[in-house]
Amino acid sequence: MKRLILLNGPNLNMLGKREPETYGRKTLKDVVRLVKDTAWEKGYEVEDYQSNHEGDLVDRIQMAEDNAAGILFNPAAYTHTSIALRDAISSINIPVIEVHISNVHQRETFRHHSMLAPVCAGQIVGFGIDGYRLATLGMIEKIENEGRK
Ligand code: DHK
Repeated sequence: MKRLILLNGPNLNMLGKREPETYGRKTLKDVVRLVKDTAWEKGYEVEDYQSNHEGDLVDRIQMAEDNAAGILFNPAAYTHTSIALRDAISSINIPVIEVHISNVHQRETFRHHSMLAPVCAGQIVGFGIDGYRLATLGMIEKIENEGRK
């Protein structure tokens, strides 16, 4: 079975409790369930990982290349700062889709810029946790279409 990696960055372990007016009331467990169910219906399994530490996320991106077809990634605050994560994404040859729960473009200006978007295959922003489902479907379409080329 083909595999996707679901990566979540800092503070996303707090989903459900954290600023619910911005991030909603669903938990990280709900996100993982949503992605796993969506992927499973299309014949993919999902390995999930959350970390508050930049280097751990770099390690997981590097590891993914050998055992997954793509990465669904909410880098959270590291989106706006991390050259290390950008370089890690550039160094692998599987697609990465950047996901944000909130519409970062309607928020503070420091959230408008992504260090990572230029090296990602795509970005989904502002659909709440449903963005993870949309990213899963988009990723699978992409993998399947590229396989057919
Ligand atoms: C999550 C975070 O933790 C923020 O640092 C980002 C993102 C936005 C989200 O909307 O999922 O700026």
